[in-house]
Amino acid sequence: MRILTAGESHGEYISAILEGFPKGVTICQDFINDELKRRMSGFGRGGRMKIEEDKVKIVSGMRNKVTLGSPITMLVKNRDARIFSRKKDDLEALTIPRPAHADFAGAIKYQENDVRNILERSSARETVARVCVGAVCKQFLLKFNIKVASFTVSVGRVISKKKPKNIEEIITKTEHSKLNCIDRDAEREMISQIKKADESKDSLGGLVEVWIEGLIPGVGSFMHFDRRLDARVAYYLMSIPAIKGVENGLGFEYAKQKGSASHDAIYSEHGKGIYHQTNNSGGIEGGMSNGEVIVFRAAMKPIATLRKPLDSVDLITGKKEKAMVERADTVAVAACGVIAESMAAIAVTELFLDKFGQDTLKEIKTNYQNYVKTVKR
Ligand code: EPS
Repeated sequence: MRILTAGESHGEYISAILEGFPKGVTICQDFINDELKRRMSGFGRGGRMKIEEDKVKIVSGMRNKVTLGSPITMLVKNRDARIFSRKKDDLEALTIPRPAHADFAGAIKYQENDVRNILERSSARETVARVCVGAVCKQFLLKFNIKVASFTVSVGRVISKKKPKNIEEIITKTEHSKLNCIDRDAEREMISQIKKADESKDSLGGLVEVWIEGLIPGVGSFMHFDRRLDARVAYYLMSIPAIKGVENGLGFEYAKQKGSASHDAIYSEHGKGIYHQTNNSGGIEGGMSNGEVIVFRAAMKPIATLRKPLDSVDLITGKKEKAMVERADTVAVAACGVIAESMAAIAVTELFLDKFGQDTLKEIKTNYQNYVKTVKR
């Protein structure tokens, strides 16, 4: 698949083109809209989310709600569109970069004094497009009973203590959570910490965990580095703005363990087949799915924009100044979970198509069923 996203934070539209997606997949637009709504939610989001009402318009690649195999174009209108719409927009020039944002490096790269020309595209608003593509991929994966979900592991120093037993538990418990959390006690404490951060004009980050359940063994490859499933998912997760770390399974903790105490021993049971007793590998061995749940964690740094700004430098005068202040979220970890699900779904779909074919859902299903039959034998 090839994916192109386009659009500025305050431009007319955020858009995505998804090319290489198979023909014959029924796509529910409401599902995409529900995902967009999930992306907008979460305690601690900023004023922009009160303005927007993200809804997708699919303008190519489909006939009667079924994909044609041609590029799928999806548009989401920005209600807070302020550039392009008039002869001269009313957004004043911004010349003092915010530490931790794309402002400084972007301004140097494009030889630009007005940081607005950088931040319009570097804004996390672009993730709207990724969620649209992810929602299409999720619907494809569901045809093979592959489910994707996420939950918030931590916000700041508050850690959720609960470990989900299966993906259904994640889906039901996060459904009514204000922070995509499965641990109510932790969630209360997270909310209180977010309120404190907001009062002190600060921001927070956190950890999200993504699960992919139902993936058959053998998706991905050990043959070449860029077809490894762990590498592809990690790459896509790392590409989400503000992500500074990614782990698969036991991740960094794995490095501290002895092999004998941490590798996932293999067993066989009548009716259950061959399975791993534990899942420290996070469902991936040798760059391929091993039949267990795929588990990834992503670490999000605190939101870059601070209402009590850090030191910076005016790009025009060269003088020391406080960084500029823009409207922003206090925390966006819950939204990050939804975006992480989308990116993981895209990565898995790509390697799934590599294995089972790309043209039509019917053909892919036949190939899949043949493989399942062989594997079961
Ligand atoms: C976001 C939209 C943005 C920011 C936020 C995420 O809208 P605005 O800049 O108009 O408030 O709220 O992006 C950032 C914090 C950032 O630094 O990029 C969204 O739709 O998710």
